[in-house]
Amino acid sequence: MESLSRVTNIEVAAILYEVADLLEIKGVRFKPQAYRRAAQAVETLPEDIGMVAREERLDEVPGVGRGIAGKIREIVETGSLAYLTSLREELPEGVQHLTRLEGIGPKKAIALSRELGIRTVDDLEAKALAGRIRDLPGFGEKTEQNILASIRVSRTAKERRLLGYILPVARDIERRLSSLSTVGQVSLAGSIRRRKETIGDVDILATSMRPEKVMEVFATLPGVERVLVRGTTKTSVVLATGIQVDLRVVEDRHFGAALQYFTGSKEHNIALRKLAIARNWRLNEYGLVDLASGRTVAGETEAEVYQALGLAWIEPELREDRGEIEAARIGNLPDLVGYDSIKGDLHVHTRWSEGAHSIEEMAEAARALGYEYIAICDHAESLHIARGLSPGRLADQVHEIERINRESDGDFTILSGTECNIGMDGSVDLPDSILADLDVVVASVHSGFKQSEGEMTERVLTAMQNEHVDIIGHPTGRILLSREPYRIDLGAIFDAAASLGVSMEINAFPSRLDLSDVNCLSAREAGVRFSLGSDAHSRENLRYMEFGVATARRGWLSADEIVNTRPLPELKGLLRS
Ligand code: DGT
Ligand code: CA
Ligand code: CA
Ligand code: ZN
Repeated sequence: MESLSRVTNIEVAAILYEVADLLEIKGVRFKPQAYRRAAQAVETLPEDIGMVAREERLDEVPGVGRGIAGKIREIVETGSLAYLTSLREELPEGVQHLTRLEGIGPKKAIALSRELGIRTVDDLEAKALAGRIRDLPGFGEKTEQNILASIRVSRTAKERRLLGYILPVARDIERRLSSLSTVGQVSLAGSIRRRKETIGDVDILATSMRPEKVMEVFATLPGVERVLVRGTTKTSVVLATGIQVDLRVVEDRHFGAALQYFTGSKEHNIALRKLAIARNWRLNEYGLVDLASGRTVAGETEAEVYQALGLAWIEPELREDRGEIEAARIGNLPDLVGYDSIKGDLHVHTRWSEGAHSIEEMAEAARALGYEYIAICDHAESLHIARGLSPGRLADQVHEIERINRESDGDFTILSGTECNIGMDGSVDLPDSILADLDVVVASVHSGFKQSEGEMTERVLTAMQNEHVDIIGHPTGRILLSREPYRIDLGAIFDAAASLGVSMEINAFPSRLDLSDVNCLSAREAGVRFSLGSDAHSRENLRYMEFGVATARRGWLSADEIVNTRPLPELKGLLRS
């Protein structure tokens, strides 16, 4: 095995994120964004950052300037960062824990820490419950309630991780195990195989004639911090990043049944077991057994388990007991969109607004992924935090795109576009005359999340009435593990979308996945068209598309329900005016 640094990409990113948080709390301008951009680049880098640092290639990592490169080298070499230690000392202890809560900015965090000596979220909760927050200047009873609500959200957040950040880690472990000569078959199982949006722990299944050897390697993989359970059939470890990974080793003759069982979901398994019981069979992780004769009916492959129960094999993404078993029984499973079905990305940012790369760089990377087109959708002017484009700058950008398209060989097209902002009254922040000249108009809500359901619904419906709006971006505004969706009547939105021909975005950014799988299911019922966008802020982020496809698949979508599975001429026909 190649030698690897003990510090993983996610750990390096965590340090950079904390630096960004602390700089922001101190009120430093620009630097926090730089650290955050670097953190994101490291987090999503397909290579080991330690290796990149040792090979002196940090300058190739996008968003990593010379200053931050030096910091990364220090982290890789020493496992920590002196700069972070000194930042921690400058600020009241614990403020960075408090600012992680939605609705608590630096000022509030410092006040809570200074005035009430609050250092931890637990302490904050106790003081809020005791009614001690409301009397602080600038707080009040409503703030106290909001703080308690944010704490509840963050509590559920602690245990689960984003699929987008865990899947690369899980795949890496899967790869290392499958390279062992003592290992036969290997597969991810559990929620990560079902591509659920958040992951509790990673489950891996393998076959081997030498289980103790496999467990030995597994328990000492780089990044393993603690071994929770060590056995020959199951070993559980915790990685330094806090992620638990369970490895089960089974015999080849049980692999299919075990894979089926440990893929879940639990609800899907319960429904499946009912079918077995009805035939006087028993289904468990060893196989499907006829109780009358003791004969094993199936077990070696998953497909034969399903087949014996009278079902077509069911894609893991569908295994949530949402009607898939009945559909498999009557041969009515959806023809799910494939991971390779996407012909272009309809939501990417560039350096013109808050992205890290130029239009050409994004286009080049998109072409390398096999796409036929890409839509450049930088923010418009009213989104100051994202350095949104004025109408004049946008016109310049459109000319630049035309020039690049003219000079390229024509088998790849850059579409001009915008992600405009839906104002409180439903207006969008670009004039119709400009929108009319763009190929793709995404419109999204970025502020005023506290509106009533009626107001928010009206607001988005108003934006959809604008004939230039093609796509509603991240339609519920949720941020996984941190911000609840805003209140909105999605039924009304989906009906309007279907009749107006507005597409609903499935934003593929790992922390969004918005629409969610469940929302996709109901939008599909309403006859809505979907658009997949990575919301990439850098070249590397284009790969997030995979998680959007996973969400679409979990929402039972087929390729023909998604506009950007179409070649360009057809796509143009599906966009409005
Ligand atoms: P997670 O880890 O919370 O993201 O979700 P899962 O689905 O990976 O759940 P996990 O890791 O607890 O268990 C992996 C699979 O094992 C689960 O999807 C189904 C199966 N399983 C676990 N416990 C039970 C159980 O009590 N009954 C049944 N039928 N299956 C179970
Ligand atoms: Ca799991
Ligand atoms: Ca597990
Ligand atoms: Zn947005």
